Amino acid sequence: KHRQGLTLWFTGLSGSGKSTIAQALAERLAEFGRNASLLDGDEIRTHLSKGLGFSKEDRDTNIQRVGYVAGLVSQHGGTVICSVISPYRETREYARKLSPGRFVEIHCATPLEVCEQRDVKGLYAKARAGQIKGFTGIDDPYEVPENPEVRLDTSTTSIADCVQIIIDKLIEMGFI
Ligand code: GGZ
Repeated sequence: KHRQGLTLWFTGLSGSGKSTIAQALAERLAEFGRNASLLDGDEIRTHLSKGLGFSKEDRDTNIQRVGYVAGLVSQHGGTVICSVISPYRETREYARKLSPGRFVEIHCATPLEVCEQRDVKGLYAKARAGQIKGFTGIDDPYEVPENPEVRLDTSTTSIADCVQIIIDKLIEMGFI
């Protein structure tokens, strides 16, 4: 039986838990025989999107590229997990159209205060100090998804529970 491909799209603020959940989810999916390719913002920006900055135009170009690759990978049965802030609703919808019928949007809705408190890389502090301009959530927009397939908050839900919520949703939708 031909297996349906799948694009799992994580969106949310820096420090909201996207990459952590994506990694744990990839390990879990492997147990279902679904080996996933990870497209993580950080890594994408050193390869596929090298040289791009954080203007709206550059972010859109970045997201269009990630959406395009995800569409290709999932087109013939592959599983791809994208982990990018993707702050603009319209650009996320563009990415969704590139994986028609096989796009699952997961909003990491961890509150800004919590992301900022974590400040794993110290970027929020720099943004507050004005050393980084146009930082998402501080002085750059994040458009909250209106109808994501899954919404998670890592300040109230453990990583293991977040992964289980996604797995349950994928079973419900018939992807696994
Ligand atoms: C947001 C920034 C910025 C600005 C550098 N705004 O927590 P991180 O560090 O590892 O993840 C963030 C990453 C965002 O890249 P994305 O490709 O996911 O962004 S987008 O979808 O908007 O294209 C953060 C770091 O890059 N970073 N400057 N100004 N995040």
